[in-house]
Amino acid sequence: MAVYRPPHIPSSEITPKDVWLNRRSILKSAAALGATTLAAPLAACGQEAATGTSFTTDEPITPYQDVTGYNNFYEFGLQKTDPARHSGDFNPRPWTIEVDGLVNNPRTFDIDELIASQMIEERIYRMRCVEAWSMVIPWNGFPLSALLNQVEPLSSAKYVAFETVVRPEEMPGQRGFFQPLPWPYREGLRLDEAMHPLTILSTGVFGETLPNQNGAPVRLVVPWKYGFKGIKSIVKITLTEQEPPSTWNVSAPSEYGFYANVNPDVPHPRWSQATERRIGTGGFFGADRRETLMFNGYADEVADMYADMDLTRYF
Ligand SMILES: Nc1nc2c(c(=O)[nH]1)N[C@H]1C(S)=C(S)[C@@H](COP(=O)(O)O)O[C@H]1N2
Ligand SMILES: [Mo]
Repeated sequence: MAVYRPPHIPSSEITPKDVWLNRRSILKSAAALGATTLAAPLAACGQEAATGTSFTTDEPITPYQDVTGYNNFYEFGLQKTDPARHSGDFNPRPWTIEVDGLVNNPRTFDIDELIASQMIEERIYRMRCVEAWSMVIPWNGFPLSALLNQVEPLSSAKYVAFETVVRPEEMPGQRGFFQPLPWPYREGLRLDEAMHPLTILSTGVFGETLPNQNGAPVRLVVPWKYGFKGIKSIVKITLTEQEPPSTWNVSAPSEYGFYANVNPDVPHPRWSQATERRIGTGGFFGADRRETLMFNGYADEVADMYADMDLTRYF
């Protein structure tokens, strides 16, 4: 279900949320009538390495209000409702991403040109926060590999480092005496993880331009890892030889590893990771608690990358 986004027209004008929801119910009834399934257009995107079904799921999509109203984005405050309430002054246009380091062809990408040059796809992914809650989110975006291929990584490049913008004038969580984290927020992936077809740069949700609280204008999405790997509002990407620092790992290395693969068998030192609370499906009477799956349910696609590793040590 590739949604091509033409240049210079915000996606919000093409697929507003209500149209998106309507389109989904049409697709559902089409499927019920025995029409071609969603897997066909996904396979046509040429992503043979992952199955069509890992790019989507039949699980109920988390309500829009939760996806855009229950967020972690400490640059805008520590409470889950802070990012939606306090990101109104953040201006994600114009925006560039600088890509440098161990590459043949270092480049600065303008976000709108980048979006216009990519096939924007929809990926419905299960997302698992390290705090043991989860959502199912319909992302719009493109594979990170498409961007990395353009800069041509050198053979010495082994890791990819990411940085979030620092803008205290627009980000209230970066002002004031108490600073919960050192800025900029940083994250990193091993190069094979970064090139994996499941790894995307997201520029939208529900067919809309990415809301500020979700990491406008562009954020990382790695569905088999804990949510904190999904760095928001990216301004810089650097290819490196050494494992780069990642914010939570540096802040509390005994609690948050560099890999942060979802793993029900490796507890966080202060809580179990065996189960999760699915946001928005608890109904009137409370929480929907379910078992957490190895690699967040993406083991068939990603387990090979960690075959030789002790996941208790490299958590
Ligand atoms: N720059 C930045 N990126 C961030 C965070 C943050 O505080 N700052 N929080 C992370 C955490 S802990 C999670 S769970 C996800 C949440 O993404 P969502 O709000 O779009 O669901 O963003 C991640 N990316
Ligand atoms: Mo998280």
